[in-house]
Amino acid sequence: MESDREAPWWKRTTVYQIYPRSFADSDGDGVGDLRGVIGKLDYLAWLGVETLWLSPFWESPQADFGYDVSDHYAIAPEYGGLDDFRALVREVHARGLKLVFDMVLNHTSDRHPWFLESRASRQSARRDWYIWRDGRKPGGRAPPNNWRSMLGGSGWRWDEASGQWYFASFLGFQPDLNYRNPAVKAAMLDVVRFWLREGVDGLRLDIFNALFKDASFADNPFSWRPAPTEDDPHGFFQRHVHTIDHPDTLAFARELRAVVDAIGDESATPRFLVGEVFGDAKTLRRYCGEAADGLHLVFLFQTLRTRFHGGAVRALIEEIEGAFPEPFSPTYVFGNHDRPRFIHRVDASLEKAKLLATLQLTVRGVPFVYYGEEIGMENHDAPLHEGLDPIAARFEWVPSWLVPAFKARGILLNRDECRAPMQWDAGPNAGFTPPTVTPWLPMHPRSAALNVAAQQDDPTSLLRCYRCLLALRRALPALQSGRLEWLDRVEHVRLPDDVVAFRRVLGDEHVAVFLNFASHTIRIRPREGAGSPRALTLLSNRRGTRMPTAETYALGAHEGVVVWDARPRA
Ligand code: ISL
Repeated sequence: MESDREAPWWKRTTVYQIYPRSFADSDGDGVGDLRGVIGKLDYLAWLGVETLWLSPFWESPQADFGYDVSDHYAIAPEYGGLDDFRALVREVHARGLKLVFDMVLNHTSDRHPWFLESRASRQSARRDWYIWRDGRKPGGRAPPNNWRSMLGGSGWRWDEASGQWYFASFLGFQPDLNYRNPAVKAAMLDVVRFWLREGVDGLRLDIFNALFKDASFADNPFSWRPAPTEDDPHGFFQRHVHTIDHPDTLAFARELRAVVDAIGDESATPRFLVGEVFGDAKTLRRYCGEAADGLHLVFLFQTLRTRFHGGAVRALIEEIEGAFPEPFSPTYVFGNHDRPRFIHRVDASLEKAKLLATLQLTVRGVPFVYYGEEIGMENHDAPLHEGLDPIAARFEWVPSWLVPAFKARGILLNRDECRAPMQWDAGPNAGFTPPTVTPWLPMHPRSAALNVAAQQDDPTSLLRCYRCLLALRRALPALQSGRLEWLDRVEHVRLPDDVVAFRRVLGDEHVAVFLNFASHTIRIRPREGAGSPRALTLLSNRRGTRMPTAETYALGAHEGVVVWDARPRA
């Protein structure tokens, strides 16, 4: 099917994730806030990203830094108030950008008034808002069944006062809501409607795959898998068939879609949903609905682990293209607030990072860029016992010599490491917070070298490379919604495995992309890729926008080029 020139905005957009606590501090308390984000909107518009996703900033004890909501209608005071939120929406929209929120549907904080009431007694009117069960005999002191949390260990927590267990898919202070209770579903859909009507353009759905648990409460079956991975969430020696990817969760994806579409119709602005779900590409696709009537997008985390190798990258794109053909749209994610920063997968090489950025911003799908990726921000290594992240405390028993092995597998046991404050300039505290203030997490020691101000002035920087690519993508509809064709199939262009070569096609517009993953030069015939003798090389991640005129082009080590041709083809 020909890709649509009028594809909805959310399929064509580029997303930039902001972790509000770490982005910019406007009031000098060491914690980033909404006014801080507003102050950086001109930077984001300059950079050229189109949609901003903010991690949670609702009222919360901050035990999981906002992923433990205690009031869905109030903003945590350290981030600002409702007026600041409304100003943010206004200012974002005034720049032609869009705003996406995190929506934590699965659980609340254990200090949410709903849970306090639910926990108060077995007779409480809200008892059934969470998942409570009697334990097994003797004395009910054994958990009701073998269901594990996503972090390993039993997901059940004992409540001494009422003598029952409640279920928590993540940490114990994040009790799961009971979606089998219609009142819960209605209350959470009201939250969704409220914020969308406030002008939010889309929602990122936290651990959406865990929403419904099986009503039978039967044990999960045994499995030999020790630990979950991005493309297979089963592990801790069981298949989580009764706790994740439940058919009722898939049905709920469609119900939620209808709610969100209805709000889009009310205001003539379509909104979108992107789900945090785990599994192989085919499993994830099911969340989008067979008739594309479920979640608009899902994160594809396999991109987090792919090796820096042409063959591996091609295999990844082929898998994704196979599972998400039009009208579905894949996503390309290299990092987020839970994962090791992606620069370490390319040996902290800014040149290799430019090549991956070229891939991410030219391949078919919605790119998600985590704040600081555009300047090559690095993990800020810290021992587990220093972590503010609750995961760090949970894994404190892991010996320090084992931690790098987890990291290499894409697992951060102390997620503070990827949440260091944004590096704006070379000054003390890197412009994140005033020099005399102690930031909530220590600044990265390399902030003086690696920061926005330095890279803004340097035309060869990673930041300027992102900016060029984003500008090109905004200018060329083929890069936003064109179909993807492999050059060796359509043009019989023969290239070594190290070169990933495809083109994006929309109507008469052809944009060819050549990405050299090798650390040596490879000759290509760029015009062949674009199909026209008048093709122009628009951009190289190494040489900026210089256009080669020769028939062949020496594609340098880790160089990517984008070649454009708008001539109708014979
Ligand atoms: O953090 C992880 C591993 O250490 C991830 O596997 C994480 O469990 C998974 O991505 C779910 O994360 C989401 O829900 C959590 C929250 O802490 C994360 O920040 C959020 O992205 C609970 O709400």
